[in-house]
Amino acid sequence: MERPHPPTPSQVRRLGATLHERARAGGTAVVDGARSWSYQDLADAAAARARALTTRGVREGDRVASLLSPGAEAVAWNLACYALGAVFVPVNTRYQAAEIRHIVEDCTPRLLLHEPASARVSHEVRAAIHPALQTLDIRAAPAPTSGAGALDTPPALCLPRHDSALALLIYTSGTTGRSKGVMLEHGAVLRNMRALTDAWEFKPEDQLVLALPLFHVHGLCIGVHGGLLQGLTLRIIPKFTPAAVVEALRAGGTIFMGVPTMYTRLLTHLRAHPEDADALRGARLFTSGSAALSPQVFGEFFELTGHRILERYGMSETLITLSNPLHGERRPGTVGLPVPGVDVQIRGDDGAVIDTESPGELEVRGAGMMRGYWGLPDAHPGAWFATGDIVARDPAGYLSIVGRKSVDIIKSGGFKIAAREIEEVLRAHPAVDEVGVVGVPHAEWGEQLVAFVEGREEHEVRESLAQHCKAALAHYKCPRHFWFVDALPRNALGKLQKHLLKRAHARLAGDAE
Ligand code: MLC
Ligand code: AMP
Repeated sequence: MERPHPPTPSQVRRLGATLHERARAGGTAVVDGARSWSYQDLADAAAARARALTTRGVREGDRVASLLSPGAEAVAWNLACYALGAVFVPVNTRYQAAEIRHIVEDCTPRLLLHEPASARVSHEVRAAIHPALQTLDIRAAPAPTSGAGALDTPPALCLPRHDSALALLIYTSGTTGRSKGVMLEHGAVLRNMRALTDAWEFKPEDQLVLALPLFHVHGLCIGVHGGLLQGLTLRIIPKFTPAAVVEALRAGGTIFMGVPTMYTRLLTHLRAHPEDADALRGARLFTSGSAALSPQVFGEFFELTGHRILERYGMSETLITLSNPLHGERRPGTVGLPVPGVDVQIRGDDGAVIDTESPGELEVRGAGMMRGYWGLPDAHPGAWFATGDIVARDPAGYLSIVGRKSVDIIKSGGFKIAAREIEEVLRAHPAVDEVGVVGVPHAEWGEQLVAFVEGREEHEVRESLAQHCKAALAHYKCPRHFWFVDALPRNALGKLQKHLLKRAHARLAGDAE
């Protein structure tokens, strides 16, 4: 892959002007339903919302949490925070009140933004921790006005005065259970997104079809920040469906970015509606990330659309570190080569760095690295960040993700899930003493959650456990099967043998068919 130099800090500061330069040049920033927002509209809307935040006491360094669904409004409020130097905390809109409450208590935002769809959960969170929390229904916010007005910093994609200021807190699951806030600085986001979207040749003529959530780095950092940085048009789809993607591509979309589950669903759609393949053929780029894309999906997508999906790899903590090339060979089953500005190394079990093709843990350093986790000063990343992902390198230097160090981290539909969080919720149920949650392979979701519970199988208990999970957890975190066993497998030290649970599931699911 061609390796242009990543921008320097002074270049990064200049990138902050992009929004205004684009506004002067004209052009559409966001297409959201029937409405198109020009770059000027977006800059004005962000300025108006920044003033609204100021009147509610938001100042530089304050956190502003957002429960907004994907759309131009969510983007405008994000940029409004940046204009004030406030830290934007996008919260997973699928979360239940208890999950949101943890985030709010952890990062103590000055304000929680919500809309009608998230009003109920927002009020539940507020009721639980009142009076500390101020909530704002964005319907009560001012409509866009013309002219940026008298803000210290006009809305931009970074804080021109300080690229080591915090831009975002992205909450992500860890092995310990509860989610942790990844602190991302403006400079890190901009350098990494600039390098990545330069490598993918995003340009103002492009229209990016964005059906991803905007509370994770995939949709927010690559999609919104990378897209606006390059001056292209975002076509935002609030809820992914294959038909909506086809329609957006037909309407002019040139790029689609998805998680593998979206590609399996697109394939199912294309098998039923082969006439829609034309809309996909006309695009210029399809990318995949956040979970492993199977070579079968890569192959079938190529057969039906003529496109080789460009797979890349990243993490909330490091942003995007590996990518297949735009020009050159895209190898199915691999995540490609280091993104410009990123260095990688592989460490073997014996602690030594590996040069051969043997697998080991991926370590990365460079442009997109987080500052650390919010409120956890001891968890500062070292010179090299250990990803927890096991990789292998082929002779051409392409890396493949071949496993994960911890069985307690699960990826389903591209969402990260901590097994311990689900186990804690299940243990709170009166019928549960001992429980083990594992991820098992699944064609559509990548991995699917399965729980093993010690005790006698009873239909009512199974139902009650499912309801208990649904009330406390986002639906994608709810186990899809509950198996009841006399005793969970443990080693001599009493440690749960999760690999045996995975095997037991394969056997039990096979027997059940
Ligand atoms: C939902 N369902 C699941 C499930 N999620 N079943 C099994 N496993 C899961 N994970 C069920 C629901 O309960 C429901 O069932 C049915 O599927 C439809 O649910 P849905 O919620 O309507 O699904 P949908 O909204 O279509 O969600 C699918 C999706 C979503 C692919 C759009 O998972 C998604 O947005 N994923 C993207 C995640 C993402 O952005 N990750 C980036 C992390 S950043 P029923 O029975 O109730 O009908 C990162 C770094 C990097 O990883 O490198 O990018
Ligand atoms: P998150 O914490 O949600 O940012 O998830 C990061 C994790 O997603 C990584 O540690 C990987 O395990 C996984 N991941 C991201 N991209 C890929 C990919 N292309 N292939 C396999 N796993 C991936």
